[in-house]
Amino acid sequence: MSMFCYQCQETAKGTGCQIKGVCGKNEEVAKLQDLLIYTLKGISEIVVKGKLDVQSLGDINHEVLKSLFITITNANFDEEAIENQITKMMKIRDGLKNKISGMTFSEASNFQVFSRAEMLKKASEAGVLSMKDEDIRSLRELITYGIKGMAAYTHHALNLEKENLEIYKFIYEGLAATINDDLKVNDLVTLTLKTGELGVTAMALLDEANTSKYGNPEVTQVNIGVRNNPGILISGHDLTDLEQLLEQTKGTGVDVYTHSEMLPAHYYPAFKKYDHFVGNYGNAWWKQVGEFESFNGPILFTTNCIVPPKSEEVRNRIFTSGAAGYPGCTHIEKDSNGKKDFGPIIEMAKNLKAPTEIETGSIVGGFAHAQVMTLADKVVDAVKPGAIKKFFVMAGCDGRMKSREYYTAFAEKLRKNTVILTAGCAKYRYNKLPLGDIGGIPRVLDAGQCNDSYSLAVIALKLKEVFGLDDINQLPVAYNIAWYEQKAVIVLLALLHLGVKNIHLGPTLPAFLSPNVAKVLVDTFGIAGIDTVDSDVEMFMAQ
Ligand code: SF4
Ligand code: SF3
Repeated sequence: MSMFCYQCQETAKGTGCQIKGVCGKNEEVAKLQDLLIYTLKGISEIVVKGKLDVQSLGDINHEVLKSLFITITNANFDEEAIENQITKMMKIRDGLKNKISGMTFSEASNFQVFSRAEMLKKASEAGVLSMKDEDIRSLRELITYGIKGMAAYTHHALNLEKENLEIYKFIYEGLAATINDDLKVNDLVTLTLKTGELGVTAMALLDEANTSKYGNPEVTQVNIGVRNNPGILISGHDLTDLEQLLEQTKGTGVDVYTHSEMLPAHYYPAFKKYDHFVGNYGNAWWKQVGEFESFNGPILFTTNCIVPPKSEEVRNRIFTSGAAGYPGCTHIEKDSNGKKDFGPIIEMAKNLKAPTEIETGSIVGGFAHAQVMTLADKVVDAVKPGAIKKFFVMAGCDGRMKSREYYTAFAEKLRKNTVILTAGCAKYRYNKLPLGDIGGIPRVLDAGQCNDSYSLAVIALKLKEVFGLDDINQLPVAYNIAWYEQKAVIVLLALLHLGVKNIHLGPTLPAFLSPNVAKVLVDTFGIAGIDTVDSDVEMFMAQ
């Protein structure tokens, strides 16, 4: 077998990508990512066994976050960048090991590779299938993917100079546990739940980082049409990159548009002052292949989700930063002061055509926790007499598969007395439908990016208080979540930690859940898949 990856929802045949990733990841990239993760497991073992002071690790913590982020689906396809990161992390690992005497460590902490060929060979021994017991493998991967998502959110918070040592400590503990053969199924189940707990900590940290710097999201109409100036399209999740881009494009005659998960940036007060920040272009990540053609200008990927560009012309217009990367695309690194020079993107934009219009009008969003709480009275007044019968949390990811049409049909078929609470790129399946409002409350309330699923949990917890309930599950809230990549895994584990039960997950359950692990999730938390739209609408409304 040349490669094996089953970390995302679109994995080949619903079991695993073995020749090439459905995402476009080739064998080399897949293997190098496996080896990078393996190196991090070695580092974690050294930190945990050697009882190293996590605070004193400083930049090492940051490099661990970045390495994890690099391996998230659709973040980085650049073999060379991943190879360099492996070399860097091996050096860090060996430096840490030298601080400890009289201890033995496992292969992950000891292996040495000096060339790409050696890396690929080693990766074949270190991949997912190296663990033969399918339940242990399943739990180890579930924890690892949760940690990847956690690291991504923590990395964004770090860019805003917010950190929490507890998160780093857990990342080392969790990754070290995935190579500890003494841990049995029960130990790993406990650790899975702890992953969710720290997931909440990471999302809360990012929420605090974003809102303390950029203000609390507000209800905002976002233009989806275009102007006549040349434009730059910014995608991914990193708001600090957006801030720097907006500053550097001021007065240049170049407009800035958001794409996919960057759309919620428009909801933050701090970005409203830029009059060249004109709107959102296009839809969820997977539609970029056509949308980047018609955008005409350069595109900046701050994080996932990159789809391999089909033409040289489009590839030349793609730039990456942070953990993102694609071979042949210019990568913009920060300097020693943390600043990024987006000059080359701006220069390119000036010489290209303005975007071609693909839509007109606007969409509304900005319903994060602080904004919704200012509307709490209105919400309670609508719930009490039954004007709003039920809320549907439909946060998560979008994807390219036809089966995702379910979510559009589900939103359309929901009764008029229901409200959808959304976050993440899953929203694009229904955020442009004419679903109307209930007494001025739109029937789709978008809190923001996938990490803002945290906001939806905060809203649920506050409503529980307002209604004087003992249990979050007594609220008239149903969960029909669409997942794709590993950030959705940490969102799911975080919701489980908060006590949310009966979450429906689709369009398919993760391939990395073995039948026994899936059974634990079903029995303990009532996790379920999806069925047909009609039967699901009936089932949810009857609950
Ligand atoms: Fe396949 Fe998803 Fe892994 Fe890509 S990330 S190789 S599509 S399982
Ligand atoms: Fe979307 Fe990639 Fe997950 Fe942040 S942009 S939600 S899939």
